[in-house]
Amino acid sequence: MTKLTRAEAAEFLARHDQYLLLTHRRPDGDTLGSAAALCLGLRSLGKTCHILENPEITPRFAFLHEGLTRPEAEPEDTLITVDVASPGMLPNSFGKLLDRVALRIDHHGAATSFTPREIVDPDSASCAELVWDILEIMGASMDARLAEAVYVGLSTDTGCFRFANTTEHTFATAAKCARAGARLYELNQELFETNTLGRLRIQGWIVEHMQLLKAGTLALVVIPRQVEQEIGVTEDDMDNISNFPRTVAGVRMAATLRETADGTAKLSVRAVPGCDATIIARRFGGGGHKGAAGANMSLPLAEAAKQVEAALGELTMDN
Ligand SMILES: [Mn+2]
Repeated sequence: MTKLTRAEAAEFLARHDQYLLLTHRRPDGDTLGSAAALCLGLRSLGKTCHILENPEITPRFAFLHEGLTRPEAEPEDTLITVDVASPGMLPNSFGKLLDRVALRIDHHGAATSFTPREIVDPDSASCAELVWDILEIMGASMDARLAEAVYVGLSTDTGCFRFANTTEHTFATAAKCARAGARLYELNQELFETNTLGRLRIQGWIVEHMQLLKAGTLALVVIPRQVEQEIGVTEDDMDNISNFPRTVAGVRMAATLRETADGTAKLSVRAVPGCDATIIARRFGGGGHKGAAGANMSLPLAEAAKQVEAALGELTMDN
């Protein structure tokens, strides 16, 4: 496997004429925005380029891929993945194409290489920033639509420039997007200032039902499946919901348990800087990062809740 620089990736892309771009399962703003931007950029250079239809794309981001997709790969296609860290991240239906992927463009630090060449920059907050840099080198025309696709990628992967991965380079790329005509205010409103009723209702339920422990430094939320069904939340509504109890002033670590379809429990832990969420997640066979960790617990919800509460009780919150 050959590791490419930005310039070498640009050179590789200049060499071929027909591309097909692959995005990851449960597609987020970064994989979808990166693919849209790369597709538009390569087309502006006279290439034939399509994005392989992702069966899991949600209505929220569908506008990014309008007019850019194709349902199947063609034999002449050169295949590229964007924001895909491992083969397991590809939708099942893409599996048969795995051996044909010629280039992986990504920013995940922990990854499984699976292509003959790759460009991976773990210092990029988003894959979209990397795509912008490569297209700039290639001399692609960076129009407003392309800039908006990149902005969607970099703003969603940084929680609108709030997460620890945000760098000077993220802001510099965002500035270029603004200069190219991206409607930053409209996108921010849509992506960060709009809630579904389902999400607000589950947040309301969490406020009413969370337990605060150790003088309010720890939060425990236990959500029965029946509650989710009665409120009628979607998986989109529940996306990163475990971060919500962590936002309560004084809370340094929050543990959220959701009951799964098979009657067991899924644990998600969120922690502020200086605290380590993996301490709790590892107790139950899981893992993750200091700020966000999780575990699947093969226990009924009530029993899982008891054990997590006990584990939280053993923490010393003096740091
Ligand atoms: Mn990403």
